[in-house]
Amino acid sequence: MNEFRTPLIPCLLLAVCCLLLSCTQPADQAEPAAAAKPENKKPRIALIMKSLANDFFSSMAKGAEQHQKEHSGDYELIVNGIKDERDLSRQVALVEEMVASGVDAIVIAPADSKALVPALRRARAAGVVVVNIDNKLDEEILTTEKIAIPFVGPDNQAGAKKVGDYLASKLKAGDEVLMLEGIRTSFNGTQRRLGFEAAMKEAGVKIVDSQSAQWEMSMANTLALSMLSEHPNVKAILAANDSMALGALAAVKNNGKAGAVAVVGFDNIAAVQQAIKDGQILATADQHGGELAVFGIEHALLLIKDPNAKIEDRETPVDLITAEVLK
Ligand code: ALL
Repeated sequence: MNEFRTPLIPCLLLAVCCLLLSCTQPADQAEPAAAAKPENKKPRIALIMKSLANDFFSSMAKGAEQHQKEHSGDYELIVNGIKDERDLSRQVALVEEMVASGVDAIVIAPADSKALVPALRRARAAGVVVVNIDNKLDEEILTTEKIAIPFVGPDNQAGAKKVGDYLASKLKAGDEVLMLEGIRTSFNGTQRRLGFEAAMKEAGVKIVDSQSAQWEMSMANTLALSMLSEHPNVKAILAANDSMALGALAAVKNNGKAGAVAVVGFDNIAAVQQAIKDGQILATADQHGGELAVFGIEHALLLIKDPNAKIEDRETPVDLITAEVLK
C-alpha cells in the first residue's frame, strides 16, 4: 500500500503548480504560433522538401542556404526533408513539428498534392504563412477548403514536352517506347506524363507500357528490367525524373541494350548531366531547384511583412538539357 502513497504528494504539488501557471497564461498565448514575438526578432522560415536522397533536393537546399547567408539579417532558415519519397506521414509530421516550434512561414515541396492539404490548412489556421513550391497542391481541394496558398514552380507539362520532342526527333513514327511515371497523386508527375504523351503522339511513337516507379531509382530499375524483357523492341524509356532515369539506364545496360535504348529524364542532377556528356542519357530538363526555393522564400518574406499582400503564383523556367547544351 505504502508504495502507492509515496508519489501522491509530489504529484499533487505538480498539479497545483500547473494550475497556477495556466491561470497566469492569457488564453491567446495558448497556440505556439500565436505567441507574441519580440518586435525586432528575425522571422523563422522552414523549408520542407521531399527525399533528401534525391540530388534535386540537395541543390534546392543549397540554393536556399546560400540565399539565407546573403540575407542573414532578414531571416533564419530551417531546412527539412524526408528519407523516402513515399513517406507522406513523415512530411505531415514535419509540418506539424514546424508549426509547434513557432516558425513564421513554411515553404513546402509537397510529396503529395492532396494528402498534405489538411496539415497545411492547420498551419494557416495557426497563423503560419505557407508557400507551395515545386509540386502544386490540388486546386480543387484548396478551393473547397477555402485556402489560398501561392505556388512557385515550372510548367511541368511544357518541360516534359520539350524533352519528349527532343527524343522524338531521334525516333521515327511507329517506334515503341516505355514510360516511368512519378507518384501518381502528385500534380507535377501527372503533368509530366501528359507532356511526354503529347510529344509521342505528335511523332506517331507508341507508348507500349507506362508504370509508376514512385520517383525512385531502385523501383525504376526493377520495373524497367521487367518492362524491357516484356517489350524487347522498345527504342527509348521516358522517365519523369532523373533518379528514375538512372535506374532505367542501369536496367538498359543490364539488359545488354546500351546504345540501342535511349533514356531521358527530368531535373538535371549532377549524375545525369555527366551521363548526358558521356552519351548514355539523351536529355533531361533543368527546373532550377535552387531558384525554386529562393523564390518561395521571397514570397514568404513578403507575406510575413504583410499577411494581406496579394501574392500571385510565379511560373519558373524549365530548360531542355542535351549534349549540345552542355558542350
Ligand atoms: C518532384 C521534383 C523532382 C523530383 C521529384 C522526386 O517534385 O520536381 O523532379 O525528382 O519530386 O521527389
